[in-house]
Amino acid sequence: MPRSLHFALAAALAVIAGAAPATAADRARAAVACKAVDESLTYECTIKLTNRRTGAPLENAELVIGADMPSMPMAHNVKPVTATATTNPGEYLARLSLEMTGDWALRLSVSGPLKDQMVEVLNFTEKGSGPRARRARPH
Ligand SMILES: [Cu+2]
Repeated sequence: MPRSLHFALAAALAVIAGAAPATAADRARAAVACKAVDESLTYECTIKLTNRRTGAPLENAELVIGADMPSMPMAHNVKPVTATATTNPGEYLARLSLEMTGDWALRLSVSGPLKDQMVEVLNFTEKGSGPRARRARPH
């Protein structure tokens, strides 16, 4: 059997098998949205993890989130938090306590079905997270 056909067959079988299992080479994709809770600068964050290759929700993952300000290296010391899975497949919750508003780089460390590390830069206001502010904006 030609190699390419063999590969196509393997891929087809993976699809037939339903949830294509994550392989060691797979990467994760994260969508993060945070809402401020009553305490100032505390945020409830919802993180949706998917397998970047298959698009399937990433279930049973261990997710640890650290936070730092790109504009202020070494200035902050936010303790990484472990997210908890919700009942929605691939969805996780984490409560972050930041030290000021502005752009924060969230470092998402994923392990379990696959191992990956992603950095998401988001702008945090008193209300929640949004797209990062302009890169050159003074802090
Ligand atoms: Cu800062």
